[in-house]
Amino acid sequence: MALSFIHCADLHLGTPFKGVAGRFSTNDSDMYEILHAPETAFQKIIDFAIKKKVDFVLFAGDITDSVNANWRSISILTQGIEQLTKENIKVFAVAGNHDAMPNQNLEKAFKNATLFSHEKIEYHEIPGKAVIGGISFCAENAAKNTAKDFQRQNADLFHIALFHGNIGGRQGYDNYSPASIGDLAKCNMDYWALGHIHETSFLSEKNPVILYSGATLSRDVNESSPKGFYYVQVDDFKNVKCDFISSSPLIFCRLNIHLKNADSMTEIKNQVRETILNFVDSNNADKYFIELIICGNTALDREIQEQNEEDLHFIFSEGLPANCKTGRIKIQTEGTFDKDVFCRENIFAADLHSSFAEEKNADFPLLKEELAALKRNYSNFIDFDSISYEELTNDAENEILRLLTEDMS
Ligand SMILES: [Mn+2]
Repeated sequence: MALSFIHCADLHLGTPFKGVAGRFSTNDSDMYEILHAPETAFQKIIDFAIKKKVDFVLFAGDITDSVNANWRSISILTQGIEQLTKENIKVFAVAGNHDAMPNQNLEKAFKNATLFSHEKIEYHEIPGKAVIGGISFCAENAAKNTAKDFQRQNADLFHIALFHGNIGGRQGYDNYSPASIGDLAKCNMDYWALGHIHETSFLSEKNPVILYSGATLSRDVNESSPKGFYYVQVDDFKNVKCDFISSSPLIFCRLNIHLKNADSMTEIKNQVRETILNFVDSNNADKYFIELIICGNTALDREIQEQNEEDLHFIFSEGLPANCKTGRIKIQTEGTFDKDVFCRENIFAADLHSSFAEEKNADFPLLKEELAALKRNYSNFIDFDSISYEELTNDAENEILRLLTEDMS
């Protein structure tokens, strides 16, 4: 029964990359790469599938950016599907909210493959191996829980559900075809190939695997997490191995650079470069478009605010790899002052300082309580695990002391 397949979603072929040109000083060749990035990512999937000789490829919706996809996108899509079918690799797809059914373009592109209907859940069997169930998104069903109706067809074969929608009420995304993780778990499938959420995430690691493969490419600075698809291998005992394969040729990101003891231009430059290089190291794209927000305390606060953005580009680009382009640079730095001297002269500040010291010595009880409350609502947006209590407490104290000094001046 061993089998292998590709799970991808949210390719957004033909996406116009609105606003990108204004954020980055792009030349024609950059713009060419940006505009064709969705195709490049798509072709990486096709080439990978052929190289690995997978049994089939699953597209979990938002394949094109719009129902009225341009001719070029449709032509690229059609060619890719032809390449797969020529190699005897089967192709299954559902439409998402961007390319919702009814959709003649998708129907044409998938005419020699399987595009699931939006009317009811259908099942296709690959004899001896798998059953793939799916239902396409359509506006009419946008508010309905269609996912809960998937059903296992037989005991033996590996069962996959192909679906586009918001599972588990993910914040920050339209609540299309909503269902809970529990609804999915009850359907007795082996693998849920989901689309809609652009960050890759496992809602369940096994029995069943419930996975958002994430988008195949980064579209703007708010989509800076690694983008790609999954190569899934299933053994004779239905053990599932999911490997993430990155596919985005370029990454847009917005980096916060919190200056620390940066009291010379060289030191500021070094700290900016180090943050950028760390980001590049932890990703795997051909090109990076990076916005910078520079904050923190520096004695050069006034000077850096006075520089014009063009000059800062020049300064910060020096020594960066050629595949990193800086975009907008926002300066939000603050000046420095001598905390000890200030606390000696100001009773309120001294009091405040000892309260913060107490909080630190007691292992941050107040801060932990506050964060627990925030975590309930914001765990999708803030990486609470990476918060340093020490750093946050120091920042809070410095900020209050700074406001106090401003009041007095
Ligand atoms: Mn999408």
